Amino acid sequence: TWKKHIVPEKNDPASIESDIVHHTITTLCRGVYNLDKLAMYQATAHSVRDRLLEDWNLTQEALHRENPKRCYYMSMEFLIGRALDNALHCLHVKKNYNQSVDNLGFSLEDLLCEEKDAALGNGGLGRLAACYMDSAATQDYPTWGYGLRYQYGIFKQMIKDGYQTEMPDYWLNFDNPWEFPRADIRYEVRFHGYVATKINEKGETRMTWEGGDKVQAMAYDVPIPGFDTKGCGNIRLWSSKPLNTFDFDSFNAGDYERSVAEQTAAQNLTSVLYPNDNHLVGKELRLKQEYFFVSASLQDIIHRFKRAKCPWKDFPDKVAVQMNDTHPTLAVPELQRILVDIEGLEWDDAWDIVTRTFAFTNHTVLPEALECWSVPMMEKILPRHMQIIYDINLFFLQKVEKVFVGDRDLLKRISIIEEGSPQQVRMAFLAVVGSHTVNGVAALHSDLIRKHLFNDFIKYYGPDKFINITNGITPRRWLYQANPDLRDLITTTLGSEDWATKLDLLKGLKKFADDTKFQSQWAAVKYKNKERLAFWIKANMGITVNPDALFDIQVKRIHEYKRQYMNILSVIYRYQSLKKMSAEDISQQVPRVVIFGGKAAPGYYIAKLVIKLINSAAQVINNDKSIQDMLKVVFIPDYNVSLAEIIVPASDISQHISTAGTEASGTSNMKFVLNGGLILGTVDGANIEIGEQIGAENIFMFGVLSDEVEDIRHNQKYHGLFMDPSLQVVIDSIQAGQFGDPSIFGPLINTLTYGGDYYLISVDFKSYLQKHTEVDETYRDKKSWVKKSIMCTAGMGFFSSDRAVCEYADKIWKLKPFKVEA
Ligand code: 26Q
Repeated sequence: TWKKHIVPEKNDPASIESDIVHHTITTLCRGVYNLDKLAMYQATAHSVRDRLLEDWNLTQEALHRENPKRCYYMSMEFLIGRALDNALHCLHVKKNYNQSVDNLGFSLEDLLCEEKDAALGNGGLGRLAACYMDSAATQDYPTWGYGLRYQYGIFKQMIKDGYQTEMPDYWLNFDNPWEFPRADIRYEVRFHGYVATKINEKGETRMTWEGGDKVQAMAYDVPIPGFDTKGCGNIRLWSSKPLNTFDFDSFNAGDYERSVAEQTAAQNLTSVLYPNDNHLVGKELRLKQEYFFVSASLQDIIHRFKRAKCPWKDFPDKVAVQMNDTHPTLAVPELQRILVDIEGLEWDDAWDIVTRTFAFTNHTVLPEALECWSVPMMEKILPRHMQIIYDINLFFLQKVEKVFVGDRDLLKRISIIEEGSPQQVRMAFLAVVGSHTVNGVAALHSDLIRKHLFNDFIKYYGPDKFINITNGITPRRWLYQANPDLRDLITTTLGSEDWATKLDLLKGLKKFADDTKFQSQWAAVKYKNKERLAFWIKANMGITVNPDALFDIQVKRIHEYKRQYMNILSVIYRYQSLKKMSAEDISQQVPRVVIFGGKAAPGYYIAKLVIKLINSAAQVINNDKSIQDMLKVVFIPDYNVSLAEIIVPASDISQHISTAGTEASGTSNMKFVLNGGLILGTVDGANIEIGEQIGAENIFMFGVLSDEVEDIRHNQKYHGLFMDPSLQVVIDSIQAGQFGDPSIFGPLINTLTYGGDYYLISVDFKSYLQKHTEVDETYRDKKSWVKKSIMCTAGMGFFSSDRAVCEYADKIWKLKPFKVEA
């Protein structure tokens, strides 16, 4: 009842207004005379946050009281984006806030843009984690996220002279209303040191990890509102702080500076997110981040478990841990260490607890993305964990040996330790051995990892340990919030908003797909969204694009396997085709705006050259009057979550054109189709299942199949490269200097020739061009296009992250919703 005094209860515009003013005066200590947009955003955010707190506290108190089984989603990345708009929708107070903010002389939509994105992730994997937290909260699953509170999120991209440059993303510059520092929740994390033996209370010999350096982890909680529920989820992020003890040895030796320097180093542990997507960098600091994250999270989980005084053997009945890729895999040896070294359990009992607790999601088959850590580095930083990993491996190999007697090749292949100099720890194998269930993220991907990466493990464990859970996206952010006009049209048509939490209801739109009035309403919404994007492009880049043109969009991290290069090469081909036409013929073409966006890892030279080529081509094409604006090329800088919310609703076509078998799932494909955009894609990842759900006639698919790729590569290697003649013409024009100094692009062009064209651009080029022609022809028939667009949205129910999270809860976590009553 004491909460009644502080929690705002009234959500009418006048009450909201006074709450905002209250925060302006108290929280911000400002008067109305010097209120700028940023301050107004902050005051508004604080007043919304007050309205979330009651739900957060109710949920956490109820969980504490009832102590149901919980799941912890461990992820080094959470790509959340902005929080204010999302919270307003979840609380159903946006309308009134609009009015209150208006009364105070500001525009709410303007204020929303003042918020900095929480960009603590690289791309798909981090955004997936954010969608899953939204769905877990919305469906009342007792699930917490654990992650790191990086001071710098993914870098800001700027384009200078066509090249990507990077700027730091210091997102915590101003106060962040969406986090709660928990100064009372701190744990110590050790690095380095040595292993000793000791005799414990029971008289048994145990190992102990001693000495070394210690760092402190402090918790910050980020509330995750659920939609239409009293329940509120949480992501707990760890920040490294210097230990509040002083190194008196250094101090006495007069080495004050060194002592302070060490404290600073400790703080820097969580400074920066590694900006590599689908690529391993074997940096010591990254390994330390991973252990720091795992150690703090497990200490916190165990602290909570111990409060209930359950026996250790019940741990897996109270705790499920999902590892988002291998990045948190050190949790496996860490829990084993805690149970054996500190809690005094026997190895086998401890190992049973460990393997009943953890599950592991694999997100990639790319060899360069598979985490491996050198044994010497691991030994130096985590000496006891290295011993435990050796033991885990030894016992595992002994069991395998018993089943496959004398199969030394198998043992070598399946070993957690890869031989070589230096030896390496294969984190994916450690994660498999330490988990009860392993899942891939789309049907094809799960098949591929069963067939290749984890094939030997299936021989030993059998097939049941390896399952598929196809990814999903939250319809709240990616339709309800990002596309208000489509949201309202759908709601009016279906008669309620229930689709936002039961996305299968969208299939109710199918019966309107041929309805002329509905079609024109649908088309009008798409047009408006294209205008909105065109306006953004004009305002921010000065480029004019025509909303009547076909908007063709590829936005995602820049990577060779995603083949943005193939896309820009086909754009150049289109440009050359236009150049060959008469003015009359040109005027008959379907106008196109080709939009690119995405960041390249700062050290990824070839990916950065692709960005340069796109911008060089854009320069020439956009300024060529002779093609009558039939083609425009735009590279949108600094693609991020909040830009995606503007871009995604505006596509006619979006491209998902990875070499077959390389994109584990893709999730932006789902976002575009949910918003009535058609896909031009390869037979890869979730594209396949999207096609199955919406119907083959509503998706443009091309290219070789994943099971052909290996043979083709083999053939090209031994019988010479295939060069598509159309592609050759395009390459020639680049080399002739049509798009600026050709020497710049030499290394890029080489990937297609001497480099062996590993991603099969030349092999797929012809069918890719053909599909582009088919897209143009289909687009001419506006009526049939709109119908396809409607059928796209209508068929997307399956790809809700609500469905995905339910599957995790049922098949892996054995977790039930825990409803908090008002
Ligand atoms: C590992 C070690 C050291 C430094 C960085 C990394 C690292 C970081 C990020 C390795 C991989 C990633 C990101 C991977 C990723 O985003 N994978 C994507 O996951 C999506 C969600 O499942 C899928 O849809 C995409 O297909 C997949 O590429």
